[in-house]
Amino acid sequence: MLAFLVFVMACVWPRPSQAENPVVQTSYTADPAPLVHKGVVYLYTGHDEDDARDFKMRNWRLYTSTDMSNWTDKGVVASLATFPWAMQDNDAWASQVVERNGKFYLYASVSVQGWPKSVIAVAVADRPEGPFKDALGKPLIDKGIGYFDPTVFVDDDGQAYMYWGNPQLYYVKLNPDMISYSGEIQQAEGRPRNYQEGPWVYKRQGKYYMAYASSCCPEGIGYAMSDKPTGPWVYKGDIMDHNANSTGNHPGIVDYMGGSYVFGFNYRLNFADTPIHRERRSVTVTRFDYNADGTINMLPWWDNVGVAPLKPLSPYERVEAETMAWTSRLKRDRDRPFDWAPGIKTARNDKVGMVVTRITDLSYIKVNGVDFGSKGAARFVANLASEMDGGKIELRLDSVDGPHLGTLTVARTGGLDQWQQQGVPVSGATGVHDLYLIFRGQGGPTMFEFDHWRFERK
Ligand code: FUB
Repeated sequence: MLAFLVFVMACVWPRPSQAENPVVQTSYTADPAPLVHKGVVYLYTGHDEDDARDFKMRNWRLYTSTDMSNWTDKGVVASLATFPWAMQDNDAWASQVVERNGKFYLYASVSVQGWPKSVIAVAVADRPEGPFKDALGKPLIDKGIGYFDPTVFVDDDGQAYMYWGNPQLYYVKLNPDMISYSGEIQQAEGRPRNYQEGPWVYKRQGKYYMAYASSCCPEGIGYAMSDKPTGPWVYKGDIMDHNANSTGNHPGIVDYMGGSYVFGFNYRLNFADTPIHRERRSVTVTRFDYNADGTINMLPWWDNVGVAPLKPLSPYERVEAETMAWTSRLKRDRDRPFDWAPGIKTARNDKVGMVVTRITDLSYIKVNGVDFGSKGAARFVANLASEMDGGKIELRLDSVDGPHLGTLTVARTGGLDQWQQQGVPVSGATGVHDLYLIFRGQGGPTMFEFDHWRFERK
């Protein structure tokens, strides 16, 4: 009897949401560097290539969010080609972008010929989305052993500092131009005993914090505090313990909409794809709190849940197709999804900017916390490009087999560079729900390309 009840409950009970950590599923991402600017979280990441075995990194990507749950892919914002004097085949390692006086400075780890090979470059842009242009035509910090993983912090008095290094911790005072420095490169006083790499410096309530990837391998996340930006740094504990599921764990921390968030990375997507450890990492995020004395308790290892939307998303305004909380592929029609399976990708289109591509049967996009309002939606409209007829976008609420709103059957538009708005009537969409856009049909490598969507009100 009990078994029968459990079976019935499992059939009728709403299924829990599909997981949303890591933050990005369309590329492998690493070395998170979040920046909050004018109400938007700009998440700059390193990029592990899909065919990477060891580190294979050639560019830096950007994702943005206004709810910490749905992320919009803004594409590549800088690459090794931004620094033509650097090695061009690999080593686009950790970076950070900071804003000063309306300009955005990207500090990036790259390498040059010879030994030691690590240097730190700087590029500048007028907008957080770039394009970032090489500021100097040469390294900002010339080569040194372990000279990578820059973090830049601007103090309240306007003095900027850059810290970096593995396993030593160095810093310099940056000049107000943010592309040169004064004085000698210094070794930080009080380098925490388990410091490895990936420093992240910020100030909170008059205290200076340095989070960092703690001794390898696997790395955890440690942190130290100081009364001054130049140290001495006092080790305060671990924000996250070492975990055998990972090798690295490079942190980035921001406050957003009243909460504090730490980003790092795991290998969940890699291990969903292959049992072999490849350097194909995925940026993760979790919320945390400070204790009254400013210390931080140790968090559990990255969960698969991530962050619930901090505010609802309006479906009645244009939503980029590359905005999503999760994407994966169904195993078979009506089956539960894989933990994760490679599916759609994002790419830049000459006419419309970033789009979703490689759309094949049973891949899907999930958008969290969509507020259809009390009257609800009457119609779904998408901007699409297609060489063929018959690809479908099936719209469902809350799970891959949740309430069905309608299905848009895509008509050919005349080519993958010919964009057209196509729509379908929908019903049953009221209130706040997670929205699933499930792609069905035959044809590849992409059935169609998908630029943006919106609903029309009743
Ligand atoms: O991603 C390449 C390197 O691995 C970074 O620069 C380090 O912090 C580690 O995450």
